Amino acid sequence: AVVTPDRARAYHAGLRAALEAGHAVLRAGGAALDAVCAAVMALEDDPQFNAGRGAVYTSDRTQEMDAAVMVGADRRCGAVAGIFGPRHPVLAARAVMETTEHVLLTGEGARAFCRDSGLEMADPTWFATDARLAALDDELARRAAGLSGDDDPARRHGTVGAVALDAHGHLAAATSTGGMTGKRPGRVGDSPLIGAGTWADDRTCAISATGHGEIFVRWAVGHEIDARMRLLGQSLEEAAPAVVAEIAPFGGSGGLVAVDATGAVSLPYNSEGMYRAWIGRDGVAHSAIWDDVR
Ligand code: SD4
Repeated sequence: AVVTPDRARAYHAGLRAALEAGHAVLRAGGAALDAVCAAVMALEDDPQFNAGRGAVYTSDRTQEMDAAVMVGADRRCGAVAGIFGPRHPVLAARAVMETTEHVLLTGEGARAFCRDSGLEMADPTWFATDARLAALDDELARRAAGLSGDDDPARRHGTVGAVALDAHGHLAAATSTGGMTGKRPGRVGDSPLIGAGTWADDRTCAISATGHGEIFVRWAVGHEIDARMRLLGQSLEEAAPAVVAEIAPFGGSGGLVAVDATGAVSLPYNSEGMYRAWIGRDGVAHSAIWDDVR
C-alpha cells in the first residue's frame, strides 16, 4: 500500500488525538469505559477511519455501522449492528449496555432505539466521504472483473477500537466500524459480537479487533485469547499474537489491540500494517501505521 508522507502524518495525528482523548480520562482517575469511549469517539469523528464519519459503504451504497463496548469487572456489554444516524455509534452501544436489559440490538429496532435514546444524530452528509465511495466503486469493479477483494488496509479496513486499564484495576474495550467495503446489506461482522471482535474481563484482558470479520467470528478471537490466559495460564503476549497468526491461513487478515490486567500491551497483526497508538507501562505515547513506530 502506498501512503504518502502527508497521509502518514495525518494518520499519526488522528491516532495521537484519540490516544490523548482516552489517556486524559485515565490521568484524571476516570473509568476505563469512559477512556475507551473517548478514544473511539475521536476516531469516529475522523473521516480517515472506517467508523462514524468515513464509514465504508455496502454494495447498495448505504452505510451500516456496528459498535460494541464491554467492561471487564462483570462482563457487562452492549452492542448495535446495522445502524445509521448517531454521530457516535459507540455511544449507542453504551446506551444498550446501560439502559436496556439486552446485549445487542440490530437493524430497524436498533435505529429506533438510537432515535429514542437522545443520542446526538448527524446529518447523512456528515458520514459520506468521496474516498469511501471511490473504494466501493473499485471493489465492485474488481468483483465484476473476477478479482479478489482489495486487501489494502488503508482502503478496505480502518475499523476503530480502544482498550484501557484504569487506576481502579478495571479493563474496558470499545469497537466501532462501518464493516467491510461492499458488504452485503445486513451483514454483521465481528466488531459488535462479544467474544469475537470485542472483549473485556478484568482477570485477563481487554481486546478490540480489526480485519476480516468473518474469521474473527469463527475463531471467537476475543474469547479465545481470554480462555488461553484464564484456563491455560498463558500471558497476553503468548496468547494474542498466536491467535492472530493462527487465523491468517484461513483468510483472517487483520489484528487487534489488547491490554492485560497488569497494563501490558499487545498489538499483533498479520496484515501489511495496522494503525495503532498506545501508552504502555512505560507511560510513553507511541503511534504506528506499518512498522514505523514513533
Ligand atoms: C468487520 N472487522 O466488520 C470489521 C471490518 C474491519 O476495518 O475491521 N474493517 O468485519
